[in-house]
Amino acid sequence: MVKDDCIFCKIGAGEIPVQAVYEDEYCIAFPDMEPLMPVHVLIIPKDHYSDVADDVPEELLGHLFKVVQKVSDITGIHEGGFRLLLNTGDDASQSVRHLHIHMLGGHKMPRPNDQDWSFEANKDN
Ligand code: DGP
Repeated sequence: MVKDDCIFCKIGAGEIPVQAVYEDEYCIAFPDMEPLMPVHVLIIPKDHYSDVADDVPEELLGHLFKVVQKVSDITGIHEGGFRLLLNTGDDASQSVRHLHIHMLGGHKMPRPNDQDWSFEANKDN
């Protein structure tokens, strides 16, 4: 099932071309257009789910995480390590409401608790 006004559904359907890092029947992985790290890939299912809490079938979730392994090999970040990020809903500032896994790697990252996005640091925002 795809959603008409969803940009990631259009990418999944091939209506908006991307430089696919990996693609199969169920999902596609492609570079984020606003990379935060030297390697910043998004993995999205081709079917529309608004986020990871949207009753996504177990088989699909499992598949997406197998694809994480493949993409880590393809992009060369397996050895150095990487971070996964799944922004989910308003409090996480999810901007595209189609389930996607951010894969971030290629450089040392601070631990999240070293950053200034803790609740305490941002409570006035
Ligand atoms: P999030 O905040 O977790 O919803 O992140 C959405 C990400 O998607 C954001 O880092 C920018 C990226 N993005 C949005 N639209 C496009 C697009 O059309 N192409 C690509 N490659 N990335 C996109």
